[in-house]
Amino acid sequence: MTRIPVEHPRYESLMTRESVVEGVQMGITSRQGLIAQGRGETFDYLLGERTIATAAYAERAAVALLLLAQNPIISVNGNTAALVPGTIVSLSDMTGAMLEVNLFHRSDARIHKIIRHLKSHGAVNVLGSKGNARLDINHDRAIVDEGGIYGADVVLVPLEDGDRCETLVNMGKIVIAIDLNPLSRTSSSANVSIIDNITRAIPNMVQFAKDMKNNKIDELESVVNSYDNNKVLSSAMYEMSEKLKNMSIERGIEWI
Ligand code: PTJ
Repeated sequence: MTRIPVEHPRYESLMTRESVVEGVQMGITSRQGLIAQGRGETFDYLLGERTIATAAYAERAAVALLLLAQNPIISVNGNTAALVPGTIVSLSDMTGAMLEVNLFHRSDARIHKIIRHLKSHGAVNVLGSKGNARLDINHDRAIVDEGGIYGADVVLVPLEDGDRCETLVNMGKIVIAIDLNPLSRTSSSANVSIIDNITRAIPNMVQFAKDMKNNKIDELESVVNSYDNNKVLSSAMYEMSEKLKNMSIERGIEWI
């Protein structure tokens, strides 16, 4: 791993990159995952690399949905496994949602490596190796476990592609996405779109789960019923456009 000095102004972002690179070296993250991370970084830069208020609002509603669900599932891909292995296991423990490995660039070897990686971070049972059911899409993300994503009522899909998100919504499932791009097909088709970096979103969700796990059902339902996903998407775009405007002014570019 490249040594990054703690005082480097881009320390956190550079360390996150190192985690994805390490994921590739360990064989859990796809090489395409490096490109996906770079795309995410661009949107994160425009957000100011922080959890905006409406992202926290979406994260709280997402946790309420996971706590209310009968059969909640957290889908894990190669980037998620590299970036947040410990906290995704904690979120699963706190909410009762099972972890299922589901890959776009699927190989049995990578599925098993990710399962082992999650277990080394404390997971007891990880789904995804059976692949005994299929969603109606024509790529490998279609391959799921019958007792997992296929039968789930609520699914958390971090860094997802639009096809599967839309398919899961069309199957009547409640879909929670984590995606820094508010204009992606995933963000616009999910029921709850968390526009935040997964490295901040999952720890925030663990904290919300700690705070809410003893809440009564009607309290959780009221969080869900008052939730407005359009507000989340439009405010992320507003924050990005404000950031662009303010940075342009700071750099002496006239905003006309
Ligand atoms: O491990 P696999 O084989 O399942 O592949 C995983 C990737 C991520 C490579 C695959 O799903 C993929 O190609 O995804 P896309 O289509 O590039 O979409 C990823 C989305 O996640 C993009 O909209 C990115 O902006 C966003 N994104 C990238 N990094 C982050 C992110 N969102 C939140 N946090 C991030 N760190």
